Amino acid sequence: MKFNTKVIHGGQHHDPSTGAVMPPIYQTSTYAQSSPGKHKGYEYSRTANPTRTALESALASIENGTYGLAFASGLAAIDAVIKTLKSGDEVISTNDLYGGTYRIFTKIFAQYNIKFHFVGMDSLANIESKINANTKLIWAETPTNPMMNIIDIKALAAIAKKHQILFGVDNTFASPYLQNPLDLGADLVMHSATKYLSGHSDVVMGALIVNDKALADKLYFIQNASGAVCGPMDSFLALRGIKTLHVRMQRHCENGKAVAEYLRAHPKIEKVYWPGFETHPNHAIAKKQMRDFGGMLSFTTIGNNYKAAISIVENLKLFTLAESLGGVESLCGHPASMTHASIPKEVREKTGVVDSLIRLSVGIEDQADLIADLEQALAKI
Ligand code: P1T
Repeated sequence: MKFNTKVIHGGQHHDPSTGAVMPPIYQTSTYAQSSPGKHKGYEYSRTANPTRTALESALASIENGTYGLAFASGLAAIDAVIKTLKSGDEVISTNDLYGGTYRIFTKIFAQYNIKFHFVGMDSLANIESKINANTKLIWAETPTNPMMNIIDIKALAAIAKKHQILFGVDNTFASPYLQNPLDLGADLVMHSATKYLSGHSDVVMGALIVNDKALADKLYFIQNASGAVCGPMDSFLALRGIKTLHVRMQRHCENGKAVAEYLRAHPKIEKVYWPGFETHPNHAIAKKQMRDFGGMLSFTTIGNNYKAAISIVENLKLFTLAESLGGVESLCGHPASMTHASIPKEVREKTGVVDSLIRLSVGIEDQADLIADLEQALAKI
């Protein structure tokens, strides 16, 4: 089955009791048993719920994986991954990543004696230099949030395999429309399903997809034992979102390219970070492992002026100033004070998250309207 068919039919079947084409929202916490332990496959909705099961099958299908798990948020999914580790274990992570991921690593799990090394993953030597007998996980985000760096998934998978280290990829920015990390050798794919998968800024959700049964069983155990599951209504909404992922992503990519090119040619713009440019330092890897370049980009204005950045985000009208990304509507953000505020200034500035950086999630509105909006906001600085 091709991807565009998988998003609609992958892992899905009509409701056996009514023939309903979409799985019903099984708004129930519990299920009748005829005798203790005798039931129709469901006991309690933290453990499993039929609407969530339908979504989890869809997630596995679109990432070319065997097992899918849905969580209450992207961070809840990451939380479950780190809970497979134990005190004394070490993790090598991308140094440029979502601020909330950095926060859960450094403020929650570091307390339990799990050690995190943050490295620039464009250099494989950087990664190998941190590997020791305690290294149990390599964690990569690609494209990275918000600097749009691209990490070579295949090359990292080879290192992870050589040292028998679990390798997880946060695929939120690309979505499975653009890349499938499991096919490139990763052991685990994670999504903030809040973003492109759900696609309409009306759900907070996380996802994990794996192939290995032993790893899946560990994660199912944690999902049930820690309990950060998503409800049936959100499962339904995410499933509905996934059905249009391919058409939305196609337009996100077209609009992202148009906006990136417009900004690059603008005299008041200093730098545009978008992996589709041939001048992007990791363009060759992006071309190799992604099918297109997506709708996310970041930029700075001439002179790296903080006041100018704030003026732009205040004056944009179609681009709403808001946290999050990946919805049909365009959003803009100021990473230093919003999504990445939990990363100390001196740490974030090393990766380029300066006070003048603006991040755009380019939506699927008309391209000309989006560019006109940027034009009027840039005219005011
Ligand atoms: O927000 P939540 O669903 O818990 O997902 C966390 C998360 C994980 N990974 C990446 C790459 C993310 O971008 C996020 C959430 N990011 C934002 C809210 C944001 O505006 O960047």
